[in-house]
Amino acid sequence: AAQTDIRLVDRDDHGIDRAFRADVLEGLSSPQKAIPARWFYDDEGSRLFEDITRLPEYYLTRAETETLRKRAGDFARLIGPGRAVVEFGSGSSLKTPLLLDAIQPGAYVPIDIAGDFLRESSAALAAKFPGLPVHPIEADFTTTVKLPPELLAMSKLGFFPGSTIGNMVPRSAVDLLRTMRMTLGGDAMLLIGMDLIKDIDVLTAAYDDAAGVTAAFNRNLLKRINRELDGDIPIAAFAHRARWNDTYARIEMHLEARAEIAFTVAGRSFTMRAGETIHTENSHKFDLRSANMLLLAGHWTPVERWTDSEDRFALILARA
Ligand code: AVI
Repeated sequence: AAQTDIRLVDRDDHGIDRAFRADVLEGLSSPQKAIPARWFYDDEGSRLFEDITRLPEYYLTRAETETLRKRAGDFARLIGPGRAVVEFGSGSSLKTPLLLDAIQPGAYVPIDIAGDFLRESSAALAAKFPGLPVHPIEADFTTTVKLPPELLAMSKLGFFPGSTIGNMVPRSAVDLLRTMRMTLGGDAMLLIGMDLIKDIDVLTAAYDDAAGVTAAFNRNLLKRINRELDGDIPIAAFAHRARWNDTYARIEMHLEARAEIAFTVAGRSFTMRAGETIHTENSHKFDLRSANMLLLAGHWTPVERWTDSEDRFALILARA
């Protein structure tokens, strides 16, 4: 299968990702320190996230996979064959083959910011589907991505599983949905996963597992900052926190300083009080109406929706 490899990450002369440095320095300078969750996913972060998806507490992946398996017939009927499947955040998981098996696509285009991970998972997928053109693109999918010209004539199906849309605040989620619509073109469809509001203890456990994998995932962000932005953050001085914010219907992850600390990043000095946090992630949860409203605000019209047998997680098909 053809492999096009386009690199679009903007690095300076020292190989530093300019956007990463800007987000970290700005985020650490805010009254409530905060770093956008998308920076979790360096190669190590992507691997840790794969481990999270196998945790007993993290029901999301199993619930979504169950629906993808069960509804193959519905996808074939409503989506049809020959579309180019454009996956936002590339899947090394089981999910992508389940979708590709169901609909017989014309091409597969995984877009991901973690280059090595993207190349590995694309190669594995190309081996599984001989004859399917695979075009991995290393890029930040929150900006409009130019698709390979040979796919111009094909209708697109955007695939955005995992409730990754929930990692954005609503106004960014709407921007992203509109950006996806621009990337995918006028007659596109979108198959998107959204995690549903449920018992708070079940939600909290999914983000604070007994084995500490989510804690390692959260702290890996600090390791990445130290390595890529010449930082000296004392990682062991931070505790992992996951809490439900009922006003915004979201789980928040924070890194909480256990004591007063000082550190430098990219030549800049920062201090934190004991108990002060860096807010590292939001994971919004939806009900079926709020899910539809978000899609409509992002210029997508819901066509059909499915949930797993325990109604924990929704997959929604929409059209442009
Ligand atoms: C990728 N994203 C949908 C995950 C989530 O559930 O919000 C990321 C994650 N963070 C902690 N655990 C998983």
